[in-house]
Amino acid sequence: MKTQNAKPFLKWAGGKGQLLKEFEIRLPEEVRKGLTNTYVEPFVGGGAVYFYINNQYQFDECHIFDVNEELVLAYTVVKHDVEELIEILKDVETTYLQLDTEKRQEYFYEIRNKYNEFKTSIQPQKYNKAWIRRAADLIFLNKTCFNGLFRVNSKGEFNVPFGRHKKPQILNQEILRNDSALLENTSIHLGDFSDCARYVDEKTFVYFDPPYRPLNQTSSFTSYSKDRFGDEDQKRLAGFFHELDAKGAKLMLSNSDPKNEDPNDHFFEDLYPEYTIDRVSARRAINCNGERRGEINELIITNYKTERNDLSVF
Ligand SMILES: C[S@+](CC[C@H](N)C(=O)[O-])C[C@H]1O[C@@H](n2cnc3c(N)ncnc32)[C@H](O)[C@@H]1O
Repeated sequence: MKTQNAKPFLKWAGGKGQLLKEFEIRLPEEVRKGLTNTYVEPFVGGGAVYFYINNQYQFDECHIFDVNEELVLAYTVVKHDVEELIEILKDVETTYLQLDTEKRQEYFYEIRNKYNEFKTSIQPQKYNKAWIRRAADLIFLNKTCFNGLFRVNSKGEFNVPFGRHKKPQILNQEILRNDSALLENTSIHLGDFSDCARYVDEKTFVYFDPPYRPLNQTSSFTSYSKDRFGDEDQKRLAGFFHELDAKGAKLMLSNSDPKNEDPNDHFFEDLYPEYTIDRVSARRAINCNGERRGEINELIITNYKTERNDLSVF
């Protein structure tokens, strides 16, 4: 094991930290034996699985993808300019923690306004030092906003309100440095999940964590970007899963289980009929303000047999 502390540097909707054990016992033998060269994660989000797997196992290269420009920008900064990022966050944290609640709130909205105002001046394809300040602002907003999430309105503006945390940890130097070191073998891509095909061959392990198929209308609040991920996208993803399976890659995918709501909903069984589908229990937000949490099942779909197959009951 390389480090104890390689974890997401952002809180992200649907973070998979709590399911790592379930993923670990279902990893393909090839990953455990070091026979896979490449790890690919097409919907990286906060990266709980990416950081865990890249820390725990040996890969020559990793490729992470997301359509969220701000997220990709932040990963790029953590990879290339972590020390400058830490310096900015040190200042921000010191300043913020000295303020009373009212002044903190003013500071928060000042940063949020500036963040939204300068959105258009960032070119997501061209790395630029201005990204470092922007990544710091994103981390600050993520750690101090209500519920610690990333959410944008229809204009693409970050719109989560101020959160009244007493002593938020804005900077965790150890996590940022460990993450930066892990990102060294990793290419960070802004793009649709299907763009990852070119990096996948029979020596690749791919983990897919697409946006959830909403449990019900109100839970579709987890909109990470302006673009929603509807049933058509889930079907397109299933077609892509078949395509990568034909290349001989090892594949794992998770999603929410529609049977939580409707036992007769066979959406994923219909999309992945020839693959292994396990059900595991998870806790997650089940209403739109994220406060009501409940035990629900999640699906783990693999294109190989897992040790746990015989334990699952369908
Ligand atoms: C890791 S999170 C999913 C977590 C969890 N399954 C949920 O829905 O809460 C999904 C990530 O996919 C990204 N995403 C959405 N559509 C995408 C697409 N077409 N291609 C690649 N990434 C996409 C989002 O920006 C988000 O960061």
